[in-house]
Amino acid sequence: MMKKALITGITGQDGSYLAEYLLEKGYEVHGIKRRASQFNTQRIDHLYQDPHDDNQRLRLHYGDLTDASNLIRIMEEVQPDEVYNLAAQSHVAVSFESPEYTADVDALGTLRLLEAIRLLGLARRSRFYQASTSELYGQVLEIPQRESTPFYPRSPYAAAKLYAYWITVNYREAYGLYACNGILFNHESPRRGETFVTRKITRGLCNIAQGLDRCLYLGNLDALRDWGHAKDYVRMQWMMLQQDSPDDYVIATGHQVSVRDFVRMSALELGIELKFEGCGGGEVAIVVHVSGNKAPAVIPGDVIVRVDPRYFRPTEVETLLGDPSKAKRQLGWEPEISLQVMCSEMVAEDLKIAQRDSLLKGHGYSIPFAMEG
Ligand code: NDP
Ligand code: GDR
Repeated sequence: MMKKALITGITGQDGSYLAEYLLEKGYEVHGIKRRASQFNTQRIDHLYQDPHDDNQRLRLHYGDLTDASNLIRIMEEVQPDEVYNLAAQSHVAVSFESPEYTADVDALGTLRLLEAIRLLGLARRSRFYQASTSELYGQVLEIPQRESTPFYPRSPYAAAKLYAYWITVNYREAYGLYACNGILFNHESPRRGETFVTRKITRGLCNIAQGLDRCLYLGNLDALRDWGHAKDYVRMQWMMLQQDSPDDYVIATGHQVSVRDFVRMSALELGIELKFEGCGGGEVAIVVHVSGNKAPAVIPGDVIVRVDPRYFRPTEVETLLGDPSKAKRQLGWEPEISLQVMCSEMVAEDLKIAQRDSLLKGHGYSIPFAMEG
């Protein structure tokens, strides 16, 4: 029998890689997408299958995690073997601006899905994956962070995800649901949303390299993160649901670098050597040397990165470093893509976009582009 998976957040970074992965494994994949005034399926367009095709294995349903009756209907229709709850208002800084909405989607949305499973009598059939996060550790109380490290959320996003974490544990204990929390540390890719810092950096520097922009404005350059590749992490999401019994796992690389170092690394991919000067809100990065032909618009002496305190958060998560040894020990999982390879891939993809945009601009087309976040 072909297994059926339901993915919330299928149009996001992880949803798109997970859909790809499950389709390759022979699953029938159902995804929930939100109604939008413009197409919002760019990340999964390459997986599109004609709904008139009898062999269609990817099906999309309109829905929203704030709408319980809609979730119950979809769950009843699909009767999934596996549910991956990836949908969320996932931007930490935005959660300070929309805290109530973030709680509604990220915390209560998870409860609505779990209730749908329970009310429909699917508790013994549908396995459940919850996209938990290293942001739960916020103000870190132990280094590195592992499954037993106490939580201390530092944003409305993290507080909402804390509820989602515990309600997942509770449904496992109360109703015997096979439910797992993947406590995933930051993971990135060329499909990362443009307002998360890694992608903001690779996209921003490529635009500068091609003369489409002059300066990239960032927030806290001292923040330290344990960055992995989304492809490695979605593999782990599937693995968690294939065990004899459910459990919660930290997924991380076990290495951390600062935002400043990621800027440096990305610039070097473009042949740009940077020097950082100043501190706090006045810090800047100056071009020292340019080699190769990827950054024709940049010359030594240019200031191409500035700190803008607008991007500081009311409460910051300064440092995150995960210990993935439980996942390695019990599931045999290891990340395969290094930070260097990932950075190189992201810069290469964003350089192609910038080169295309530069060509269009040269022919008089306007390039709409805003990178607030
Ligand atoms: P993205 O922001 O790329 O994707 C989020 C997805 O959720 C999108 O498909 C979005 O739809 C959808 N969504 C947002 N609000 C709603 C809603 N109200 N109802 C239904 N769908 C909604 O996130 P990622 O793919 O990076 O992350 C996946 C999950 O993992 C998230 O829950 C995130 O919080 C969590 N996580 C992510 C980590 C990371 O480093 N990437 C680390 C740890 C946890 P649309 O496309 O229409 O906006
Ligand atoms: P994060 O990711 O908050 O860790 O949440 P993000 O990339 O937004 O920030 C990482 C760190 O970089 C600092 N930073 C900036 N961040 C943004 N977005 N823009 C900037 O200009 C900037 N300058 C510095 C931030 O302050 C922060 O310290 C991500 C999301 O995917 C969550 O959904 C997920 O749960 C966690 O990762 C794990």
